[in-house]
Amino acid sequence: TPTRPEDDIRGDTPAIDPAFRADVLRGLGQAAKAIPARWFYDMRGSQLFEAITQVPEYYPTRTETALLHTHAPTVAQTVGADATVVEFGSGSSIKTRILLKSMPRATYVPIDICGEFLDEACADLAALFPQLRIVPVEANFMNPVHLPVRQGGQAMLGFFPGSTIGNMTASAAVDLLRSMRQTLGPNAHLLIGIDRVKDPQRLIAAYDDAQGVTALFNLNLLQRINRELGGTIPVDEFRHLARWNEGASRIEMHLEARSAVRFDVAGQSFHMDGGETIHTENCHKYRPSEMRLLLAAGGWNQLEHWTDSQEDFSLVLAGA
Ligand code: AVJ
Repeated sequence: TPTRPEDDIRGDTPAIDPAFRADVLRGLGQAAKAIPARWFYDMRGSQLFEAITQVPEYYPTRTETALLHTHAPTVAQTVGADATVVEFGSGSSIKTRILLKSMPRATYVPIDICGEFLDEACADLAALFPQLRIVPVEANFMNPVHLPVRQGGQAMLGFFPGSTIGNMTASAAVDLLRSMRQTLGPNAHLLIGIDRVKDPQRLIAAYDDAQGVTALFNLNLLQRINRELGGTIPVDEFRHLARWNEGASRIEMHLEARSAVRFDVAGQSFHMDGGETIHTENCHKYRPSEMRLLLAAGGWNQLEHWTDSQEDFSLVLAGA
């Protein structure tokens, strides 16, 4: 096909994701501005999150990884080494490798909205575990998902690491736990990582690291809006904020306007006062008794609760 001049222009302009535009316009139009945290994860955002997991203050990843190393053999023994492992939001599947070391002949069903991530992660796992049967599913795991694997009596293990459940309000978390039960069917277990309530100073440090990686991660959302939605947000006029909301038992991330600002996004104009914020993420932290209740409300019975010596993070095995 002959090339036309407009092809070059299109090549530089990424196609607009209508769901991203809708969430951003709705979120910026509210009195209390807020944008859902899922939009952090473009290519650069995913790289920055990986970098966050390496900063000294961000304890969750390394603590959960150690817990998985210690307890994966027990999980495999409880659910059966040939179970079907269904991972909700698999991303790069790094933690999955630890679990699958104890279940190398399992069936692995990674569920992710991003097909690119899925293909890459599956290729890596296939090379590492030649006996693993891999059945990727491109879907939004927040809703019940139809699994293309036989469920009749087959042991199922849901895997939801990373304290991703903490991004949701308790009510959304309960909905998700219920839909996971539906996705997994009877004879199911769930292995879930949940971050714990601790000294607020340590929590704030984990979300406002000295190197400023989390600040870049948060601010990248504004750059993404400018790039993908034709925005004119003056990114330098914003600063990263992490605060502990005691009443809601959560870390909140915000982007605060240093001074009054005006900008456009997708053809609409917005104004913010100095000190006004865009709320970008909630990271709920739980106590053990609350975890048990949350799981019960979602239809899951806690079987095992493992934690590290500092009681920073919990790995919980539950049964349907
Ligand atoms: C990926 C949602 C588990 O809440 O700790 C890390 C995301 N945000 N630093 C978390 C995040 C800022 C992370 N989760």
